[in-house]
Amino acid sequence: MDTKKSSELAQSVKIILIGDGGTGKTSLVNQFVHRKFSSIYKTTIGVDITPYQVLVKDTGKIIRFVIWDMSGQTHFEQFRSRFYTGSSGAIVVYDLTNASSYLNIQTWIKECRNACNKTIPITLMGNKADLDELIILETQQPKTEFPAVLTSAKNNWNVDKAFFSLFEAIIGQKLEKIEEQSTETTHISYDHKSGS
Ligand SMILES: Nc1nc2c(ncn2[C@@H]2O[C@H](COP(=O)(O)OP(=O)(O)OP(=O)(O)O)[C@@H](O)[C@H]2O)c(=O)[nH]1
Ligand SMILES: [Mg+2]
Repeated sequence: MDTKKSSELAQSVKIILIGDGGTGKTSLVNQFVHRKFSSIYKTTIGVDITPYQVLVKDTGKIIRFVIWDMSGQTHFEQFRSRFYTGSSGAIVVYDLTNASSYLNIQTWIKECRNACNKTIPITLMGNKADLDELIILETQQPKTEFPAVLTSAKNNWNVDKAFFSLFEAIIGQKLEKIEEQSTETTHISYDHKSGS
């Protein structure tokens, strides 16, 4: 198949990644898209946008998901609503070793539903599952109607499963990976002082 030509015609679907700062949003995207992990924490300033193409099983049709990895930092809150525009699905990440990130899930869901629409598909990721001895949320399932997948961005555990479960919920069909693809991240910053 001529992937390049097909991708020019590919349907484009925006998804957003939200959740408290430090829960591992950027690490999950890096593991999912680039198969890379770094233990150095570099907070996201603004939003990082990364495309990821998949095939619709048995059809050869390509769908281009565009992952918007938002900053979870509270000082970004007032600028965030504009970045939700046009999203077809959302991932809310919490940290299994951090109770407040878990308690804030509902706030993130509310913000997302207000900025997008009430019926937007949402998947929860309980991340850092590799930190056995530090996990305090292991047995707690989030009290929401949304599916939750426990993940480790560090060990690449359940990362594909979590992203694909949201993708398939949006598209309503089984999807397959495309191994070779170009995935260049674009960064949108914001001016902290002027608020633009
Ligand atoms: N052990 C472990 N550490 C992780 C995991 N995921 C992320 N981290 C670490 O957690 C820290 C924060 O990760 P980020 O991916 O930058 O978090 P973020 O949610 O993007 O944070 P903001 O951009 O500030 O909103 C980094 O030091 C990562 O190495 C994981 O699955 N296991
Ligand atoms: Mg980040």
